Amino acid sequence: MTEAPAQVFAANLLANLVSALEIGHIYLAPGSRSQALAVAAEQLASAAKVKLHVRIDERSMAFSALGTAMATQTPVALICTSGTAVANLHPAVLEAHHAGVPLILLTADRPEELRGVGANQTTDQVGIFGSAVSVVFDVEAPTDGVDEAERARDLAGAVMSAMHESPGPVQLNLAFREPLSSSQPDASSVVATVGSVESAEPEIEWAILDASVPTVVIAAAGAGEEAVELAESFGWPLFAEPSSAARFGLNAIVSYRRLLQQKHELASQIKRVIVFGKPTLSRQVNALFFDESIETIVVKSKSHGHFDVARRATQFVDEITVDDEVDFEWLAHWRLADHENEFQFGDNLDRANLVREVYAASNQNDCIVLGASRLIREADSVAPAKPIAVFANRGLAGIDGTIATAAGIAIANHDYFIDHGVDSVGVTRALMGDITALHDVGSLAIDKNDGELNLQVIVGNDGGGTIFETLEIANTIDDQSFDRLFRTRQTIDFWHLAEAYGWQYIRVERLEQLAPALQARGRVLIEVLLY
Ligand SMILES: Cc1ncc(C[n+]2csc(CCOP(=O)(O)OP(=O)(O)O)c2C)c(N)n1
Ligand SMILES: [Mg+2]
Repeated sequence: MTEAPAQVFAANLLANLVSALEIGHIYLAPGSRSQALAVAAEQLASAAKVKLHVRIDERSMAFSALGTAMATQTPVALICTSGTAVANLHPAVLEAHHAGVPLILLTADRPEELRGVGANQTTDQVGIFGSAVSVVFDVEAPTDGVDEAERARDLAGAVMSAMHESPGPVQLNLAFREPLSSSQPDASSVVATVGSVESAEPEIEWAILDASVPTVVIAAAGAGEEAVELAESFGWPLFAEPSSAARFGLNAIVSYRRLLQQKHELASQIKRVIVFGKPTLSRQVNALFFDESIETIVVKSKSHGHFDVARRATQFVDEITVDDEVDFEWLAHWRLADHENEFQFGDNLDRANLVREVYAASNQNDCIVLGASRLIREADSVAPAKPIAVFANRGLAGIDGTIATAAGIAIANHDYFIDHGVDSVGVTRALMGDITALHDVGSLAIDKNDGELNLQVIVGNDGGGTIFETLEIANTIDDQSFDRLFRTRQTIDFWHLAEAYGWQYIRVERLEQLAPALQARGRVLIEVLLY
């Protein structure tokens, strides 16, 4: 059996990438030009060296890959064919770029001789993602007479170095010429030789701060536990967004939005904010950065880029310490105010109770995914401080790809428990608005080979994009135009959608139906009527 150069190259590339970057998951959408990569990926999956997930829609595939990479915190590889297939990766690539999520895009292409001459399914794929990828490798087609195994190993090594240097996605634009594949060599028998990258000790910039200045710590998307540690070490109140991975512990002030909005006297005493991650959810927090009487210090984000919306930050640092005794009185006042301003939940099926029940149902083994728009803001106002995994696409805060992202997270969660021999696989609860769900409805198509996922798509159905009611224009145009241009009121039947895609469907019309619905297992679409 002859070995096609394309297959030698694909087998060596994937085997080395998987081994060197500890890739656990490969996503694939079918196509002809990318067939050598598909064959190699399946060989690795059959040998249990990687998990392979197949999707028909590249946009959906890319958001699921994003979700899996976020949840596993390791790079995920994606394979697609040439042409518009590549462009369909773009939304997830942008989000991955702005949120520092490692994706390896393997985009198949025509060889040089077929570019620019009108050949089918051929466009300019190099540069298509602009600055959203840190590097593009434009790789010539494998040919006879060249050591393709060596060329693939060199490329895998270069990819590893590039990913080491900057977070986020990289693109390998891989030309292939006929024959496009062969059954040999088998990627699972390739001995991977690409070693690890030596990392230089990073230089750490410190800030040494005056301990007596009334300070609050703001933890937003991309923050992490360091924000909690800092707040707890120096007695500072912690304002943590839901997807900050820092909304827990005794310093978390969950009513911070209300306290800022009411202009509580403590709020007027703030003289310094320390920011972790990328805050995007509230006007009240944003206003602190523009307040001339408040100093902003930014802890450099490893994932979410350079944050300084008001261009007033005085320092960008890695670590913070203080020069004196810490005064815990400041924190005590905030905790008291937090207690006194606890949110009063009603007895209706409203957004606040929806958020409350989703958090109450979710524990250590579970994940919560929050779509953009009103429900994540509601969570920011009322969700408890609880150490559970909460995800949201806040890199660019798009409403797109939310179901797919949640599916990718559920896949990572499922595999984690299976691999660790834990019986009870957690549930991924994805809470989103109706328009957000409809935007990504095609992502309800999940390959059965991905296993018995516990994934709840919880749709807070309020008949359109009601966040736009808060815009000035909602008061200046007539209701009919507002509904058509902004709210996009819809009457699509979620029961039929669930049926069509083979999901369970639960309709929640009263508050007491919600908690039992959230205990359902498997793939469940829960429609919660909010109007
Ligand atoms: C891809 C994308 N397109 C458009 C928007 C603008 N946008 C923000 S919220 C929203 C409507 C969301 O409606 P829904 O999911 O029902 O949530 P609700 O506002 O009702 O809570 C839109 C269109 C966006 N953020 N991302
Ligand atoms: Mg809505």
